[in-house]
Amino acid sequence: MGGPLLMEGTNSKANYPESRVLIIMTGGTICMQPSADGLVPMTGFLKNAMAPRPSFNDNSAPSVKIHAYKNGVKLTLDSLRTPPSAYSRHIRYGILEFHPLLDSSSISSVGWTEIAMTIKENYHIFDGFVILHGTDSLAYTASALSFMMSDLGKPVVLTGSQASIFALQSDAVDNLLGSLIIAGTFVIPEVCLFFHHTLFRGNRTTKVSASSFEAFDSPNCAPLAKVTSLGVDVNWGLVRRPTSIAGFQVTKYLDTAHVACLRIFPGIKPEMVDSVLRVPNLRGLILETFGMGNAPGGVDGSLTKVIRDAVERGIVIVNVSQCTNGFVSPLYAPATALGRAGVVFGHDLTTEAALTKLSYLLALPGWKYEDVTAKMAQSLRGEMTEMVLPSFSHPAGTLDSAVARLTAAETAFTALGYAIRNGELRTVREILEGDEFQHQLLKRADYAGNTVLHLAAVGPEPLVLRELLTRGASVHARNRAGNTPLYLAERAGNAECARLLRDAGAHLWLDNQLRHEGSSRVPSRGTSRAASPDRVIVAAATAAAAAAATAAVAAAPPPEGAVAAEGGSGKVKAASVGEENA
Ligand code: ASN
Repeated sequence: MGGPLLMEGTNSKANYPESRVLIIMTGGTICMQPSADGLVPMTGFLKNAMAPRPSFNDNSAPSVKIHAYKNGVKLTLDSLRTPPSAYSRHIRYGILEFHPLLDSSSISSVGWTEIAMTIKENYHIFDGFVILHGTDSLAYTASALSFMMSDLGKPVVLTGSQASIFALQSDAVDNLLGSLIIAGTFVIPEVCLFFHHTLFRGNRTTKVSASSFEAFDSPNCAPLAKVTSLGVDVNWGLVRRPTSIAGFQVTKYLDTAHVACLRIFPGIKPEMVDSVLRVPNLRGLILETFGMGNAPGGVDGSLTKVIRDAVERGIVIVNVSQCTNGFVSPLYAPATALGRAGVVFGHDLTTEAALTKLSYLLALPGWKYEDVTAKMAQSLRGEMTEMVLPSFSHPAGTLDSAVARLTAAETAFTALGYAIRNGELRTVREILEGDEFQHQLLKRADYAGNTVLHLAAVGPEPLVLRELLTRGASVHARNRAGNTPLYLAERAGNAECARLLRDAGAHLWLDNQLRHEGSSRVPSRGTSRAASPDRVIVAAATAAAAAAATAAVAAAPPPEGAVAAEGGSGKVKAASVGEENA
């Protein structure tokens, strides 16, 4: 089980790095056992379900304790770690169990707030988060969390199972192991749902089977990743990243109390719709319509009138399709009539996403009807497909001749490294804009695991750093030595870059912090700035640039800590580890 994700024939003497993942257990079939009242969730998941299984426990150091926070209280948790994964790292994890554990049919916005706040409290201590949850309302929870969390920089992976982990034949181990490894290995900064070897964007999912192991689908959005026999195949072009200079934030409450959902059916009476729309203090309604957004017009259009009256009373009504695939639009006369009555077209939103998005928007303080309807029709977290009108414009500015010759991604990465080192903002922009795989350049790393953000953190031009941040470069990527761009910026005394990185949600990890504070030799701003970029740029260089880069490194002092010792030898290897949390 979990075959392709764990390393085969582990060398027990090898020393692999560890990622840290917090598992938040809310309940669901995954932890259930039979009782006189039917299946009920059981506590003690780490000890009873994970510790006995070799794929979750390499038995290396059973006594390691880790810290986590809950409601402001610092807790000490037992931890376990996986054997090394196919990505050459262990995942160390602990579990926070909620009380009581729930069948997910009982989850509400109270539970969503508890999950979101727990992630916020522990955000700085873990590389990623796995939420164990029942499958019945999993797509609602995934959607709700995606709206509650803004500028998320780390993976949040929700999963569960169709059969209990204690059953002989179950999907639980595969779902949990895949989630743990993805959350601890890849910087996929989205709220995701992992099920049956597939990673979905959470707010695009819907439960499509009550019993099959293939329980979820994301009918209007391709998966973010697939686990195959070769490992995890991430669709990086689809992965969203924060692009504003802002730290991770949680909106604590959703207004689920004043939102309803109504499915249109043949013969539905306008009075039925009217009575729902007259529920005291109702503020929003999700209307599940036929096909591309149609509802019965009626001879006298009375349904349309009921809806128009409700819109005039300030109720936000959103049209979504009963079909799992496709979108609503004012193509047919009935849908056009709804649009004219003031109904918002939810395009290809799932009902789960529409309901939680509306609850989120209605809870934002000071928001008016027009603000909510405008935002309902736009994508906030990738929950709907935005219609992009094709446009063409000639590129502006002059393109450096060296840049113009770029073909391979490695060459582009090298050129980008030089532009960052020289603080050439315009060239950085040209390279990124001219590259159809911009997202790959932003994630790519050199042989020492440094991404372009690591390079910019020790570079001379904070504007270059800002540019990379606003294009979605991750502040949480770690190089092979385990260091983040912020650590490098602080070590280099690059105060402005460090401030910018913190504003964008970066934080020092405890291990970094100790080394940083304990360091007797924090380099002065001047010397570091001269030294670090040269050292880093070598790591970015490809074989083609080896000679020049080696000369640069020879002129620079040997690297410290983060930028691996290999960098100082002048040896150059091609960039390779881009996608991993290296
Ligand atoms: N009733 C369960 C729940 O949602 C179903 C499951 O987890 N497979 O909690």
